[in-house]
Amino acid sequence: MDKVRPLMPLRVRTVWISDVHLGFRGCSADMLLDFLHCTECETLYLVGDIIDVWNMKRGLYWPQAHNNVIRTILGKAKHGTRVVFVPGNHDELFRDHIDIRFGNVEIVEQAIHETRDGRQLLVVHGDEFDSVVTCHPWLARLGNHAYDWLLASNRWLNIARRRFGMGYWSLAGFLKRKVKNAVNYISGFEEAVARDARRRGVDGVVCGHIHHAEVRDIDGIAYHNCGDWVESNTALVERFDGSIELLRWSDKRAEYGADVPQPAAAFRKTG
Ligand SMILES: [Mn+2]
Repeated sequence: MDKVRPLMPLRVRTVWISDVHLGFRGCSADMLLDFLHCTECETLYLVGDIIDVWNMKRGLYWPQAHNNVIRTILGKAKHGTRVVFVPGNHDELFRDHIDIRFGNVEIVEQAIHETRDGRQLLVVHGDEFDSVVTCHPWLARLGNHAYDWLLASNRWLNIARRRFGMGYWSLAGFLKRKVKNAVNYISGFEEAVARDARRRGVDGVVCGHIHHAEVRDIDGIAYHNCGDWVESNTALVERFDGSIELLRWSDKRAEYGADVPQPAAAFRKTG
């Protein structure tokens, strides 16, 4: 796809993207490049699973477009955009470099974003909630201690697995593949995230991980999920009034981009 020259760039205060999966055949790198070229923002949050390090271990797949995504993001970081990277489970090796700067990119375990209208949003990838999702119905009865314990044990389990050179193992991911009723899984995840946000006293949360884009209120907590750049090609944006909106780029690109052809469906998604 040719580089897009935006007719009128999308100017927003903040952009959040997650689950890009660079290095994986299914990544819509061209669509994402198109989005990045058309967008100007003050802060860009990379909400985890940007580089699919697991998949790269199975065999290197790194086309030019994937390189261009990295270059475009680093270019933005160099030219005044604040870029904050919250690693996910697929790029967890960056979790060994928390609180350092990498080519103007801040790497943090989690972030608190304050919206223009003064709301505090917790920004996390979300894989830490894998362990609590599956136990959800009876977990509520067990109370906060059991919940904390499960969150912590999932973190330690995966640190231990990493030490022994084993990949991240997600209980929820495993069950999601097994369980037909994915709707229960998604709502369980969303409620677990909202519950944690409430416990921490923030107004809302921005996460990724489950590849299910969403903006909704969960009992007074503003829940936002970035979606992904594998199937849905979605981003969250904060307008200058502090309102947050979910953009499905395939629907929006014509408004901001030149009329370049849509990539073929087969190119966008592979197994
Ligand atoms: Mn993830």
